[in-house]
Amino acid sequence: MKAVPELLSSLGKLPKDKKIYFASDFHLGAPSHRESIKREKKVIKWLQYISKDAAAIFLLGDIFDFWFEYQSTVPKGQVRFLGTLADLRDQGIEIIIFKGNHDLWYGDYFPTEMGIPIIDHQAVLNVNQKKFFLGHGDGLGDGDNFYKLLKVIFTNRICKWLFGWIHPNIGVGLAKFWSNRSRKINGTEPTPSMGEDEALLKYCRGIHKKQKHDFYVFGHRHLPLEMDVDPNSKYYNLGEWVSQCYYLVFDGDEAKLQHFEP
Ligand SMILES: [Mn+2]
Repeated sequence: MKAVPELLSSLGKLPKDKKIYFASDFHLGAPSHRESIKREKKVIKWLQYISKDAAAIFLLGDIFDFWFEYQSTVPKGQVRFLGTLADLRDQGIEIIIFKGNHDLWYGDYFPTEMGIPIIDHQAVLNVNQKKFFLGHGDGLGDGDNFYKLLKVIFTNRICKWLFGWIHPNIGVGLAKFWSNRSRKINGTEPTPSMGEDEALLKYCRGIHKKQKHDFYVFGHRHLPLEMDVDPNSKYYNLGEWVSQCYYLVFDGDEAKLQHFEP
């Protein structure tokens, strides 16, 4: 497992009064342009609000409902969001994006254009003697075998390369159709908490047996959760921003799940 401290070399110790923020599952672009742009503006208000004391912002996947970088172009839309990320990054705030199951296909646009690294695996963050275990959360733990197989295909280099040769009008159209279809089949409401049987909680406990972390933070579940991995360690799920707008803030000592209301 690769650690990410090299991304945050300046953050081994969080400066006093600075914070680290985590959010996921904005699903920008879905379900329609109109609804997405409302959400995009809300996300931007949040980014501007936290920029006053953010040392780093971790976006843990499904930031876009679909993202694919062609060799010479990127998808239309979300221009305010991209501009805000670039602006915050230029102000010196570290921004780190994790791939989600909806936005698996980043290329070098974010690192080159904005200095934002893209992480495609679970990663550990060490800050102020606290250990975070971070990821999007898709395909982890037991079950979900069909998705695990799909992910192998979707992340295959040749498949990605071939998809890049499909005209964007068709390629992006297909991807949006696929995403809307899965939303229709699975619904937009997350399934209620399964308590101790939450798959990601079990996954965290498995990791925790081998190596201890203070905080486990994931998205994907679309349900804000705070659960004990053991009495000294927590699993947080960041929920989503289509209807809930939750985020996690770490003040150098404690982590707190908070609701954003502009
Ligand atoms: Mn999602």
